[in-house]
Amino acid sequence: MRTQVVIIGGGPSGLLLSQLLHVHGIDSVVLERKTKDYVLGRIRAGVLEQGFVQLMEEAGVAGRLHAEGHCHDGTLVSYGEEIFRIDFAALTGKPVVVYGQTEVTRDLYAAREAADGEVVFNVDDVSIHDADTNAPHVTYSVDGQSQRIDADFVAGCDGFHGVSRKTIPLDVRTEYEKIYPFGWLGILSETPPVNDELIYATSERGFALCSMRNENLSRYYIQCSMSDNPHDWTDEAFWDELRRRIPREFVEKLVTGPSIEKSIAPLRSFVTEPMRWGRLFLCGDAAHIVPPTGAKGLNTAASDVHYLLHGLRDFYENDSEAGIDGYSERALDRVWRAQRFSWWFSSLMHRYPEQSEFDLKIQQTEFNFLRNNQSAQKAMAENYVGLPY
Ligand code: RFL
Ligand code: PHB
Repeated sequence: MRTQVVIIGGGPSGLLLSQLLHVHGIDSVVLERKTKDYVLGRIRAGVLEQGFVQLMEEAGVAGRLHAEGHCHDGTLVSYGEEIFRIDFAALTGKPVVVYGQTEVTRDLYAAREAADGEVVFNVDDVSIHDADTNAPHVTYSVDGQSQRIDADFVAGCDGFHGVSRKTIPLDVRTEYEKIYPFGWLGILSETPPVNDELIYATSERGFALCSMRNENLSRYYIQCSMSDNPHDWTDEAFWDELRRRIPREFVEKLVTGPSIEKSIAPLRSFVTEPMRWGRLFLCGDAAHIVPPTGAKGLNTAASDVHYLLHGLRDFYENDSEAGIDGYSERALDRVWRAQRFSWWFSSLMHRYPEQSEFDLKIQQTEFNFLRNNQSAQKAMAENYVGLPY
C-alpha cells in the first residue's frame, strides 16, 4: 500500500491531522493500536482553546461542538475560603469552550468514516523504517498478517507510550522531564455541575477541580497520592474529600451521586527535542506531556497539528520544504510556553509532600498576588485561553 502521510495513532492528534490533510487534498492512512470503542472510552480533556475550535471548523467538524459545547468567559480560583474569578472575556476578549475530548474524537471518527478515510484498528508491531530518507515506510501486523505502507511522511501521533518517539535515535533526541509527587483522582458523575464555570481549588488538604461535560454530567478531581488505588476510594470518600477542599458556599450546592468512571492520572511535565527526524514528525503527547492543571495537553497537540499541516501543505502545494524544516522549532516554541504555564499553575495549586513553611508562604503570596493584581490575572487569562499560534 502507498499513501502520502502515514499517521501512527488514532487519538485526537492523529485524527485531526488526517481530517485536515483530507480537506486540503492530501491522503493519509491512520494506524491505531486499539479499537474505536476503547479510544472513545478514555475520559480526558474537557477545555478547548479558540485555536482548537478554529481547527475543528477548518476540518469541517465543528457542528456539534458549536451546538453542544459551552463557552466559558471565566473561571473561579480558591485557596481555602478565599475565592476570586478570572474574567477571560474582560482580560483577553476570548472564552474557552467546554466540550469533551471524547466528543471531539467521536466527531473526527465520524468525519473520517463519511469521507471513506482509511483508519486501521487493532494494529500490532508498528515499526517505522528509513525515516531519515525521502522514502520512509511503516510495517505492522493486523489479525496476524504483516503489512507494509510506503509514504512520503510519517506523523507520530501515538501518545506518550507510542513507538514514534523511540524511533528517533537516542543520540539525536534530548528529553526533559519532571514527575510530580502526586496524582489526580478523577470521577465522572451524572449530576449537575456545582457551578456554571470551573473551580480550581486548593486547601490545606490539597488541590481539587470542579469541572463538567454538560448540564447533567460533572467531572471532579482531587489531588491524591500516586500509591492510591482508585478502587479503594469509595464514592462517599471521594465526595467527603472534595467537600473539604472547596469553599463552603459550594459544599452547600454540591449535588453528589454514583460515579460512572473513576481513575487516577499521574502528573508529569515532559518534552522531547527535536520533534522531527528526517521524514518523521512527532505531534501531541508523543512529543510532550503537561500536568493537566492548565488544560493544555490536547490544546498543544492541536497547535502541533496546525504547524505540521502548514508544513505539509507548503511541501505539496508550493514544492517548498521551508514549513517542514521549521516545524520542530515553531512547535517547540509554543510547547515550552504551555509547559511553563502548566508548571506554574500546578505549583500554585498543589500541596507538595515536603513543602516547608517558607514554600507555603510563597504559595500563599503568589495566590494573593494573582487575586489582587490585574496584570497577573491578565497573564494567567492569556495563557489559559491559549497563546496565539
Ligand atoms: P493520545 O490521546 O494518547 O492518542 C494516541 C493514540 O495512539 C495510539 N497508539 C498507537 N497506535 C498505533 N501503534 C502504536 N504503537 C501506538 N501506541 C499508541 C493510542 O492507542 C492512542 O489512541 O495522544 P494525542 O492524540 O496526542 O492526544 C493528546 C491528548 O489525549 C492529551 O494531551 C489530553 O488528554 C491531556 N489532557 C487535557 N488536555 C487539554 O488540552 N485540556 C484538558 O482539559 C485536559 N485534561 C488531560 C486532561 C489528560 C488527562 N489524563 C488522563 C492524562 C485530564 C486528564 C485527567
Ligand atoms: C476536565 O474537565 O477534565 C478538565 C478541565 C480542566 C483541566 C483539566 C481537566 O485543567
